[in-house]
Amino acid sequence: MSDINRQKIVDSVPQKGFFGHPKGLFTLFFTEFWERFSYYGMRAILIYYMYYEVSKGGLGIEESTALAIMSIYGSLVYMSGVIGGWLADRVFGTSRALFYGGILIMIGHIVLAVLPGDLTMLFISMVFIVIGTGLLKPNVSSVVGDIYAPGDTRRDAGFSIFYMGINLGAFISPLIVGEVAKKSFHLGFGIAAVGMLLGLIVFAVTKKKNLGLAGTYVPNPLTPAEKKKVSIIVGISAVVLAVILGTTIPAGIFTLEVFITLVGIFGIAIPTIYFVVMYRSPKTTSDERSRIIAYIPLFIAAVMFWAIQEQGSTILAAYADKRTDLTFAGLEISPAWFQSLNPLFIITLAPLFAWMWVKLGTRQPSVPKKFALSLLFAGLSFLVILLPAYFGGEDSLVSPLWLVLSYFIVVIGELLLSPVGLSATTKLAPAAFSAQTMSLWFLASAAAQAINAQIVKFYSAETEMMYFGTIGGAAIVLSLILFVISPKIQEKMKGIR
Ligand code: C3H
Repeated sequence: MSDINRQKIVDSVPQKGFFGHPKGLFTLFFTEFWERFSYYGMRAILIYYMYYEVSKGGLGIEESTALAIMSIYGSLVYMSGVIGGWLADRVFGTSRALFYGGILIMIGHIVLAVLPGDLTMLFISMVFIVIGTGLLKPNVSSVVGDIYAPGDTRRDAGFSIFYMGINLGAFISPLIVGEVAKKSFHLGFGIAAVGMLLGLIVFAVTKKKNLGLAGTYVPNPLTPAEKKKVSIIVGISAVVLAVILGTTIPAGIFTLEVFITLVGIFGIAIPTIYFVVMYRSPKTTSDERSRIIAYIPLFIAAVMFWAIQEQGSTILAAYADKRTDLTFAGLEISPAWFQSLNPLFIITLAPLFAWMWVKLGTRQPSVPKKFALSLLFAGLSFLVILLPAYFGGEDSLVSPLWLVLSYFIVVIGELLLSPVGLSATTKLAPAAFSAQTMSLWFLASAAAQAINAQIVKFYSAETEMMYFGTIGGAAIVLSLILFVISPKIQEKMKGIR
């Protein structure tokens, strides 16, 4: 986008009106709040919906398969952002892309809410939500960037407010959806659909007044020749895919196992291709090449971190249900409520971290050191949760406080990595690839969950200590390695801090 267009967009957005920020932030905050409300509300009950017996309203899927499905689902949701970003850049513009995405997400939840519960419906719903989130999630984040002038000092704070919106939605929804799902899972999914509908209404009603021209441009539209080429490629690919799936599924060749493996391969291959393309591009300068090399260990650390953090909604969700004493201080706890702990801690601790970085100024740890510390906390969060089994065996119910402690420790890691990583990604990105860096960052989470889909099958009541110990230990070893090589990484960052 040219600077003139960028300025025109900023001028069209009322620059005050939401906590001293552009009015458009109100629209984006609440759109993303409701989208995350629906996504995390659905995920808070989905794992139980899958493995609960049919008599309890579930699908009766084996627990390890359900855990793997949760992980590939999470992986695909972030992977599809690559397509969502491309469609916004070249076909729809961000505003239309995110609106269409919201509609698809809502349909996905409606499928689970009103149609009879079986595995086919679950997969149909997943297709809608994966494509819908790919269209909505990266684009709503990038419009946040569009409403600030390039040198506007409020931008970082704007992203923090936006991150609070995400976590407010993620905090409230498991409490509401989890409670409703006690009566019926379908009703729970219905609440998620209503949440997305509210997000769409907020967006449609307020966008003109609050967002002005932001998101209305197609930055790099397809030429008629490119359109033709893309239509042919998409058409041929759809036919080939339909033939392959139509023959291999009934023949029992394309199984869930194969699909999980394929997602695993894509999860690693796509970011690798991104790195190679950026590194080899003639548009990348030699300093930028050095920064790409510096970014690789940070990316690997992020993958390890998200692999542990995301198990909070899979393995630890199953732990909450099966291993935890769900009566506490006379209160009957729903296992889904544990999903609200992470966002609750984020909302309360984020301002503290923001204050701490300002206070420490130039004395604060470098980006690689913050990443190393983050891995240390992630590893500790898993080591803590192996202690109840160590002290009390693997088959007695444990105090919910163990889970609270584990979620608390991982959040310290999240605050050391997630906001820092977002900003480091944009700073380390080669100029020619700046638009795609948001997708690259989300790919760390996609890769993590693709790897999780492979490893969650090793978790069972008998292997619990070994499982948490190995993964937690691996994170701590990686943390130490990163700490040792962090001065080298810093050097390769060529002046970026
Ligand atoms: O969703 C995002 O864009 C980024 N993720 C977050 O901000 C997380 N803190 C959300 S917490 C979690 C993934 C969902 C809670 O309902 C739970 C992890 C255990």
